[in-house]
Amino acid sequence: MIKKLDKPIYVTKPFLPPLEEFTEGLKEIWDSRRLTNRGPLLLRYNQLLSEYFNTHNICLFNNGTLALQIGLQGMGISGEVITTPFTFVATTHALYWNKIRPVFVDIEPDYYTIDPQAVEAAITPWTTAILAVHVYGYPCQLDALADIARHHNLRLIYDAAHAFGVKVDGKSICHYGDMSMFSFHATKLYHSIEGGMLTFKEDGLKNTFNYLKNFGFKNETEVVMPGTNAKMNEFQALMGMLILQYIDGIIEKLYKIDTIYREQLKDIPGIKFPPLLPGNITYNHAYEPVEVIEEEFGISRDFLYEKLKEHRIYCRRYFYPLVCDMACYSNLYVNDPLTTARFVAKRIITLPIYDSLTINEVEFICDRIIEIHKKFKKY
Ligand code: T4K
Repeated sequence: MIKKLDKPIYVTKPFLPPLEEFTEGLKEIWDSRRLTNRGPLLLRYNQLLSEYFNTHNICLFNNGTLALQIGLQGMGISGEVITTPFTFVATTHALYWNKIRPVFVDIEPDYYTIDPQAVEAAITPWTTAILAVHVYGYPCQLDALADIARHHNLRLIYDAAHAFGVKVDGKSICHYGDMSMFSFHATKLYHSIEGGMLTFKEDGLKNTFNYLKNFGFKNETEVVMPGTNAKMNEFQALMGMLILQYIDGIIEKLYKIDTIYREQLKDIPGIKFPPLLPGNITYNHAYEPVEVIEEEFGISRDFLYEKLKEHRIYCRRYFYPLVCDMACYSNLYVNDPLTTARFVAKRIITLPIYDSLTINEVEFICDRIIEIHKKFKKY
């Protein structure tokens, strides 16, 4: 049993492969002197991911934000896009950089994904697409959103930044919707230091995305569109390739950690976990969100968050504040009252979860939560 932490616990800690595996791979880069621009490691990595996701329609990027930005640009999305405010700010930034107006609508209370009814209510003649987020890796209401998109002739795009490894009916979540973006940032359960990936339905988009991420070059001399530089380099590809071998083991460990959290905190009033997912969904346990219901727990989410810091436990309040309340978007008119999103943003806290978090550490975190509750509860 841990009495006091000798080092802080953060919300996440990146997985790293054994150093020898990385240095072995570095030798190849040193030999080839190919550091970026479609090098041999990137091509191999592309192939491995293609097999992992069971699709040829993938494109790798230097980060998830640029992947999404380029994805929207390449698909020619414009006008208004219906999206969620309960996400990381990059989801909305990708729209902004394409001069698209984000239309924020509410989320559903169990898994915090966009509410299909709210989406339908927000459609106008200017709506061109839905940009939904599999937040924390929880799948959106895939069928309902697909029906709405089909019925109203809208493109359906998923920000799947959190959803690496998630499957529905045995099929990767990337096979739903017209396009999905995955983030391979260091804070994600699967990463390539920084990195991102698009998967998409339409074969023709592959060239467009490849051109856009490489200044618009089609070949040595032809520039067919005003692209940017969003290429993944060889060091990222190497890291991503190595970690791919460990991903099943990582998810297995995260599952165990989630089970311990749920077990240890199950009798604490006002600590609400999302319901367990139905059996047809393979979840990745990327995050450990819990709602702190002040009326039952006796203290607020923010008080708990600050008190945990005093014990060197650094949780995060993903995703508070809502994106629509951030200074750069707060002047946008939002029609939807966002009742659930506002409720959740005020109460959510994401507890530490990563593969090297020990059972003792999880128990230490739970003990501190219980102790703070007992010591400071107001009622
Ligand atoms: N869409 C969604 C829904 C997203 O969540 C994100 C990214 C994106 C799009 C965009 O994808 P990328 O362009 O990032 O590929 C982090 C990440 O920077 C961001 O990637 C992620 N979402 C977001 C949810 O979380 P911060 O500001 O919370 O990161 P930071 O640096 O405070 O890290 C959190 C904790 O992790 C630290 O307290 C310590 C630990 N940490 C972090 C890093 C970077 C480490 O131990 N080692 C590390 O190298 O945004």
